[in-house]
Parts: sequence; C-alpha cells; structure tokens
Amino acid sequence: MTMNTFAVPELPLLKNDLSLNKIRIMAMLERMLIIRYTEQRIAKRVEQREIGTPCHLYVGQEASAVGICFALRDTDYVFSTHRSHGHFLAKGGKLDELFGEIYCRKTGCSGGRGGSMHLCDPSVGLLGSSSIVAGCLGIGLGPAFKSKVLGEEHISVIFHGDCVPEEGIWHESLNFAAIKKLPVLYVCENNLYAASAPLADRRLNDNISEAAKVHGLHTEIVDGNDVFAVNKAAVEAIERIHNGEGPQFIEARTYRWLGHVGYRDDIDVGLRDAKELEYWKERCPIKNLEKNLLFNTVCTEKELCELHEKVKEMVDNAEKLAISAAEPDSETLLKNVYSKGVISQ
Ligand SMILES: Cc1ncc(C[n+]2csc(CCOP(=O)(O)OP(=O)(O)O)c2C)c(N)n1
Ligand SMILES: [Mg+2]
Repeated sequence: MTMNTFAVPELPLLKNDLSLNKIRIMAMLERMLIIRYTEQRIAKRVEQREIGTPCHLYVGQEASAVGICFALRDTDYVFSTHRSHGHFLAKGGKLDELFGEIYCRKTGCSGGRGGSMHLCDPSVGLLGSSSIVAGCLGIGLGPAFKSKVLGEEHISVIFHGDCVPEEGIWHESLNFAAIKKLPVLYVCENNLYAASAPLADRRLNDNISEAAKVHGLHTEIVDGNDVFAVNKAAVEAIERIHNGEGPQFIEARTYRWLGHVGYRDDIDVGLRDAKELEYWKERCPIKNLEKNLLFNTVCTEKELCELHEKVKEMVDNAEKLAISAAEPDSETLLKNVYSKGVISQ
C-alpha cells in the first residue's frame, strides 16, 4: 500500500493575511471544534449502533467549511453533499437540529425524515444537501440564476467532492454558470478519495482546477486544512463575484480521517495506508491553528481549555435533547411526499 500522492500540501502556513481579529479567529476555532466534537460523538454512537442513519463524517476537513462559510452572509446560499454535517454547522445550522435529524427525531432540521444526508435550514441559507453525488450541481444554479435576474446580491456556494468532476453535470453546471455569469462559488473539497477509490486511480493527472479553468472560471487551489487560507480565497472570490466577474472555483485540498462512511478509518481493511493517515493527522486543521494562536499569543492555553470544555458541553446537551425528543408522528408519514403532481401537506 502506498500513499495517495496527488495534491499533498506541505504543513499549513497559517498566515492571517486578512488581519482577522481575535474575536473572529476564536469564533472560527469554536465552529471547527463544534464540528470535530460533533463528528467524533456521532462516530462513537454509530459504532455503538445507537445511530442508524448512514453518516459520512467530516473529521479532518473542518477548515474548509468554516473558512468558506465565514466569508458568507446569512443571505447567501449553501448547497451541500452526502458529507454534510460540517457545511450545515459552519453555515450556522443549529446543533440541536443536527442531532435531532441524526437521531431521526421531530426536532431535526428536516423533521427527522431525512437523516444525515438531507440537511437544510433556509433561515441561514443552507438550502439543502444531497445524497446523490453531484446532486446539487444543478439545483444550486437555480437561486443563483434568480439572484442574477432580480439583481440581488445573494451568491450560491456549491460544495462538492473530488469525485464530482467525473460526472457530466459538473461540466454542464460550470458551463451554464460561466456563460450566464452567475454568482456561484464552487468549492471542490479534494480529500483524495471517492469512497475507496484514490484520486490517482481515477484521473490521469492532478488537474481538477485546470478542468474548471477550461470552462472559463477563475480558479484557486488552497490548503484546505488552513482556515486562514481558505477564508482569504473565499473573500477574494466573493469580491470578484460581486464585481460581476462570474462564477469562481476553489479547490480545497484536505483529507478525511475516517473511512468513507461510518466510524472506521479503513486502515485495517487495507483501503488506506496508515502512514498516509498519520501524515495528514500532523496537518490537523485544529491542532495547527491552536499552535499558531499560542505561538502568536492570540490566546492562552487556559482560554483554549475553556473553549474545548464549552464545546463538549454544547455537544452533550444537544445530543441529550435529541435523545429525549419524540419521533415524527406516524400520521404525518405522507407529509411533503410528492405524488401524482401534488405535494401533500
Ligand atoms: C450518482 C451517484 N453515484 C454514486 C453514488 C455513491 N457514492 C456516494 S459518495 C461517493 C463518492 C463521493 O466522493 P467525493 O465526491 O470525492 O466526496 P467525499 O465522499 O470524498 O467527500 C459515491 C460514489 C451516489 N451517492 N450517487
Ligand atoms: Mg473525495
């Protein structure tokens, strides 16, 4: 077994080029910690068979969602994938509603009917996630088109994985957005794998961003484990969108610590190399940010410990609340089901 060598960055540089202040940085760190602790809790419950919905976990990729979403306004739209928890939380979705959905309770963001891959919270602009690979590549264009036609300022962010450029709709979506100069920011989270298939087995060359450029998009490859770098790339891309320069493309190079779905890391079954995982754990987006903050005396060890405790308590409370909540009523089973041209209410 060898390392999957495409797209491997050096240690994150973590340069605060936008001069973000302490409050902003600590808020970003807190959001990354909320994602990390939530995902680790869910992994544990999946292993204990307390959670049944298939969960594609985001541990290791936190800087990507947070760096992007901290550049957005509430009124901007986000479309997500099967690996949706990080995007939901980064865009401001409520932790209680995420746990409610994962436990399939009434209190879930989709009323307990969708599970892990079908999250939404229109109140914060998270318009949906899809279990279909590339499922949001078309859907995400709708609101962007509306924004353009009505002269609104909202932009659409379409997160997708490195497998999506292998789907035809990726090309159609990018081409349509480019020709209509739509306010879309595509974020390709290149974590080097699609299920168990390494990127190097699926593409002859390491050229996802070059392919996006061919469609006329401005592209940027960033270290997806460096929240400052991701945030800066997003702020600049959004500025270009607002200047009327059309759709933008960011490829955030990152890595998921866990296997494709569930709690295992896939090392024991030979799908990944243990050294590769170790290599990427050294590039932990959270640990490296914390080191950087301590080194630059942005915060103290004590503040970091308090933040970790606060986040753990938030996760405990959200999970408890979900477990004690009711399941959806059986008489509402057909609610929102589309049949014979009608959506039942
Ligand atoms: C149209 C379609 N084909 C196949 C699948 C099965 N599937 C689910 S996730 C996945 C791989 C996705 O890889 P990537 O886009 O890189 O995202 P990642 O899981 O790495 O975040 C596949 C093939 C699917 N859900 N939908
Ligand atoms: Mg992938």
